[in-house]
Amino acid sequence: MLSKKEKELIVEIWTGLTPVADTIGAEALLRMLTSFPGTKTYFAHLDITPRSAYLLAHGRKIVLALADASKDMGNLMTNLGPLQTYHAYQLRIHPTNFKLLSYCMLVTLACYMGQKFTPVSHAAMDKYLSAISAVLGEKFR
Ligand code: HNI
Repeated sequence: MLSKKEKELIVEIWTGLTPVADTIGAEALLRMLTSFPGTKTYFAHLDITPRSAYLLAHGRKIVLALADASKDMGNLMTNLGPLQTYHAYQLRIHPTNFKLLSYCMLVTLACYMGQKFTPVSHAAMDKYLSAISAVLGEKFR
C-alpha cells in the first residue's frame, strides 16, 4: 500500500520524466536485456541495439503507461486491464520478467535523477512498480 504522500511523489516523478520518456524507457529496457539476457527472447524480431529507434519508441510507451497509471492508482486493475491481457495471453510474458524490468527501472531512475532519487522516492517507486508488476503478471498461466 502506498500512502497519499507516496502516491503524490510517484505522480510528480513520472510527470517530471515525461519529456525524457524515451531515454528513460530505452535505458531501463537496455539494462534489462543486457543484465538478464533471457529477456531478449521476447524481442527476438526487433532491433534492440542501444538507443535504436525501436528501443526509444518502446521505452517511451512503457514510461508513458507508468506515468498514466500513476494518476489513478486506486484503479490499476481496471486501467491496466488491456495491457494485462496483452502481456499474459498474447505476449506470454512470464511474471518474473516484470520484477527484472522494475529493478532495472529503479537503477535507471537512480542514475538519471541522482540526489533527487532519495531513499523515500526509491521505496515509494519500488512499491509502485511492484503493484504494476502484480497486475500485469496476474493472468499468466
Ligand atoms: Ni511490455 C508491449 C508496457 C513490462 C514485453 N508493453 C508493451 C506496450 C506497453 C507495455 C504500453 C505497448 C502496447 C501496445 O502497443 O498496445 N510492459 C509495459 C509496462 C511494463 C512492461 C508498463 C512493466 C513495467 N513488457 C514488460 C516486460 C516484458 C515486456 C517485463 C518482457 C520482458 N511489452 C513486451 C513486448 C511488447 C510489449 C514483447 C510488444 C513489443 C512490440 O513492439 O511488439
